[in-house]
Amino acid sequence: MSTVTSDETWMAQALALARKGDIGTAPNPRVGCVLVYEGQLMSKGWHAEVGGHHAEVMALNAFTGDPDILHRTTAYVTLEPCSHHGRTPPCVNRLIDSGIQRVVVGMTDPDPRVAGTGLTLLREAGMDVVLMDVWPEGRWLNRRFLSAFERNRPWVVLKCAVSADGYADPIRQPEQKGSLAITNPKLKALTHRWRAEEEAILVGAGTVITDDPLLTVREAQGPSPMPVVLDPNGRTSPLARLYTERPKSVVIGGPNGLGDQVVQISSQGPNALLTALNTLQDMGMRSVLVEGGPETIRQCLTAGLWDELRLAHSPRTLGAGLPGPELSPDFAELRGEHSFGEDRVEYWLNPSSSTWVGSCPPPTLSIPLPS
Ligand code: AOF
Ligand code: ZN
Repeated sequence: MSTVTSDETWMAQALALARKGDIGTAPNPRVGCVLVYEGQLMSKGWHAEVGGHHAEVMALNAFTGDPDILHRTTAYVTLEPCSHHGRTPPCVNRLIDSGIQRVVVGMTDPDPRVAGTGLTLLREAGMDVVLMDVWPEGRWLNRRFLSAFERNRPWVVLKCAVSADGYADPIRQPEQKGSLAITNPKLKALTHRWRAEEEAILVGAGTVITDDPLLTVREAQGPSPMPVVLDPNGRTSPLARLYTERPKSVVIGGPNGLGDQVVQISSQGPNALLTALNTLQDMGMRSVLVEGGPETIRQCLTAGLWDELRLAHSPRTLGAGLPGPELSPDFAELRGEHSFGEDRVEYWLNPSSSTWVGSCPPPTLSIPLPS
């Protein structure tokens, strides 16, 4: 087997480890690392939680072989090793001190605190550093992290459910409050997992008024995303559960006294949606799940301010209501679908996001299908 092939094979293993950091690493990237000596896997590591050890340190800590072989051991890291003192000390120092002589890196780190310095420092220490660079899966895996640095906005995931006759919400009587699910309860674990994967969750004022949602992660493992409410006309009540029961929330528009942070908007300035994305970017949040309602989803689609759309189709009919999003191949690519009980989820991607990120593997379910 040639060195190139085996480098790719080991990098694929490091990538698989990086994926283990799906939940709880944000706003940090997902990173995996393997240490390989003479074609043998010696140890592995991945970044498992923000504030915790980085992947390289985890792999070095897990190494139980003879330290004398480290100078003939290769470290495969999916992201350029960091060179800064952040929540943890620089990984480059740890790699240099270990005696390792060869490091294969999946892609450079766009964080300006690193941005090539990691590679330079390793090379200056005399190491053989290989940058695989054009490594599409790595970009997809860290699309949220990269979006913040390369596009100055969070990665935006839209979630919507529609009935067989195309409605996203039934007609409600004024006294009809609370969330009315169109899809079957089995889908809930998946959608709660989606919540845990993003740092913020955004809804329009209408959803707060009709559903009074909590937007927490209850049916899956992981942290609850921070709620963001678009309320340009100040329609939501200070008694909404998002404001009284969630410790932190951001309201775009609306009177003071709501949520934990209110960002005022003027009719001259950017609209509420753009302000929300700018606010999240300023707060260092790298992704947001938009959970509705249909009008907010439509706003995102019309403005082109979206990356993924996960559209759940229910076999139920509603007869009337608020229509779901209309999608055409001109502005949305269908990347795959999964059946989930009697419901079906379609995964759509914004073509401009697809071009920017450069790669989109077939969608995988993050939780097992019901048997
Ligand atoms: C690595 N290996 O496993 C990760 C890296 O706040 P800190 O100290 O955790 O630093 C976060 C930054 O470190 C993050 O923005 C990115 O530049 C880098 N992440 N680097 O060498 C890792 N997670
Ligand atoms: Zn590091």
